[in-house]
Amino acid sequence: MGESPVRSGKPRGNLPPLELYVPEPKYRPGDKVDYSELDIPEPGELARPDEACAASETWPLTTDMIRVLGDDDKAVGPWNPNLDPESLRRMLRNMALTRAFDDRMYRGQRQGKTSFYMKCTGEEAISVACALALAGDDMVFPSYRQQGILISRGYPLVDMINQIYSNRADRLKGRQLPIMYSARDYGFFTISGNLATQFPQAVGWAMASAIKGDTRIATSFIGEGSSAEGDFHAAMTFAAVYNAPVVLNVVNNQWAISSFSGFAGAERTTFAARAAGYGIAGLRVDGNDALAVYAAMEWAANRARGNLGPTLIEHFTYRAEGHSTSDDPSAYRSAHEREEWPLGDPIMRLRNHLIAIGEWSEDRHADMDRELAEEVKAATKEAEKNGILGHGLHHPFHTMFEDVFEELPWHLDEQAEQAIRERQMKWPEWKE
Ligand SMILES: Cc1ncc(C[n+]2csc(CCOP(=O)(O)OP(=O)(O)O)c2C)c(N)n1
Ligand SMILES: [Mg+2]
Repeated sequence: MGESPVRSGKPRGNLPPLELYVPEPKYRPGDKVDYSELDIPEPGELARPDEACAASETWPLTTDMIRVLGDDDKAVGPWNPNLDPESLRRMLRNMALTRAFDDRMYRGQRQGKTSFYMKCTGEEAISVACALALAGDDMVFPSYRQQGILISRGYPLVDMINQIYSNRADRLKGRQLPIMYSARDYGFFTISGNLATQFPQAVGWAMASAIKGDTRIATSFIGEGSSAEGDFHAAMTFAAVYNAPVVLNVVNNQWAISSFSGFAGAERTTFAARAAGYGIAGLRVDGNDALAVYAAMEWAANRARGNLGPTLIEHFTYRAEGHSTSDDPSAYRSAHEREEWPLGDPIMRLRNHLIAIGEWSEDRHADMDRELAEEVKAATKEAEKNGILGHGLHHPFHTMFEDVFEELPWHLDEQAEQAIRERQMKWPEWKE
């Protein structure tokens, strides 16, 4: 009798040793970038199934890509939402305003007015077009890169900046990381840094909406990196089982800080293709094509509203800048990626389309950009009157203990007293 291979721990000689595959991004700093292998279909080629179709009819779309705007700046095919010029200009303006806001806040962080900021450069079409395709009272469970939704819904820029500065007028009283807005009146759920929690929350909210006999649907946005969390799968199961009125969006911007999308599974299949595994509808869309994004969200929202089931949408895009002000992407990826990105810049593409149909001009665009920069500047000045981060304590110390319980429990009361006492001993010059 030979020795048991289990007990000896020796591999069996006739089999290859097992090994793992560790994904590696194609391009590192300095590398030449070649995206010719990316499968980018011609615009207008994909069929648009009926919103009431069987989920399986959408599955071929999950490994393809819905595109409307072509290289010739024309809008083509059955997914063209045929928006009137006024709506197209509103879309363009909201995208440009989002970018102007990002640019100014980024500079504000560099000037020390706040500790942290996150831009969505290159991804503006996703949040703005989705916001316009949704009803104003549909509930959104966003992540930190959907400021375009809040801006499109008309949330005051001054309130956004007050939050970023954690100042006296910050509605969240300095309790949240800058940019983690919360706007109940705008159907915009509190942004949380706990990634992917947004998905099950959106499904739960959608289920509650249905249980109450309401007509509002829910939607949520997470990054492709976040889709590797267990919460993604729990949300998909509940959405599928109960046919929840929800639209779940994965924003695939290729990167999760310094980890490329391969670590979330992108080398095996598309993110949209996961819809088939749960039996729900799925769409994969050119995320830099505002018209395609609008059309996909409109399709999925109508489907959800008609009790026809949930949809998973993958928005294929590129994070053009760093993850946040704390990040330096030149340390881990090639700068040529942005230049070579084959789907272009979402604002330029919509602008060029409007010009091509005779509804816009380069001059009007330049005027608009100047006007938006002024609008953001004025909002910044207004917010600065309420203080900037780090210039003193903007909210009375005791507020830290408030707003969770209707009546402060005795043990928190004691903690608050102790904290205030100790603080006065340490920093007698601080009054509140
Ligand atoms: C549960 C959880 N894990 C890890 C982190 C740390 N973290 C913050 S942002 C981020 C990257 C997320 O990437 P992705 O989901 O692709 O979104 P993107 O930043 O690209 O928009 C990580 C890992 C976190 N905030 N929460
Ligand atoms: Mg990402």
